[in-house]
Amino acid sequence: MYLKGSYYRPEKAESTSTSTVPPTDPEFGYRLSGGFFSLEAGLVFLGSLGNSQPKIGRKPVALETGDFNGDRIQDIAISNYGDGNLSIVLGRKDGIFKLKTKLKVGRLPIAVAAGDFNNDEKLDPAVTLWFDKLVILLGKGDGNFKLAESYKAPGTPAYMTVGDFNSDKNLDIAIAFNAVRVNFIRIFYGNGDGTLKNPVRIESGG
Ligand SMILES: [Ca+2]
Ligand SMILES: [Ca+2]
Ligand SMILES: [Ca+2]
Repeated sequence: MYLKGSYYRPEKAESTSTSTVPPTDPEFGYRLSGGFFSLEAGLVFLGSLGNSQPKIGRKPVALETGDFNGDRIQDIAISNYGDGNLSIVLGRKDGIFKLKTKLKVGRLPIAVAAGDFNNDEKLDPAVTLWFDKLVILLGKGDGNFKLAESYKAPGTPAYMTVGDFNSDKNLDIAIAFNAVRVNFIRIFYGNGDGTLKNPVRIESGG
C-alpha cells in the first residue's frame, strides 16, 4: 500500500495519523521558508506580499499531509469548514505551497485524513462532514481527484485517523465522534478497492 508519500507496509507496524484542530479555533498559520502560509486568512503567500495570492478557503479546521501529485514533495489537504470543500495545496522544493484545486465534499467538513484506500499507489483523501458523513475521494496521482463513496457516520464525526487495524493490508479508518452524550468511536474497515465495510462501533465509556 502507498501512504502519505511512501510505501506503506502494515507488517512493519507503521501507522499514520491526521492532524485536526477543533472547529471552534480555526485561527492558526505556519511560517514556512520563503513565504507565509496563513490558514487564518485563507491565503498562500508566495514570496513577498502582494495582491494576487489565491484563496485557500474559509474557516479551515483540519489538515493532512501527503504527496498527492507523486513528485515526492509533501502537499497539504485542508478541510474548509466554511466553504464545504477540501483544498489541495502542492508543496514545492523551495517550501512554498501553491493551491492546486478545491474539491466540493459537502456541507461543513471537519476532519481529513489520507491513505491509499484502493491500493493503486495513489494517495486518497477522506473527509468527515459535521452532519454525519464520511466521504472518500480517490486520487488520480496528479493532484486531481474524483469523488468516490460517502458513508453514514452519525454522531458528529470530528476526528479521524487511518491505519490497517485488522492486518489485512487494506487501509481502514477510525473516527471519534463528539456529539452530546456520544461515547464511542467507529472503525470502518477497508475492502482495498476504495470502499469500506459497515462500521464497527466501539464504546468508550462515560
Ligand atoms: Ca507533491
Ligand atoms: Ca489510491
Ligand atoms: Ca485493514
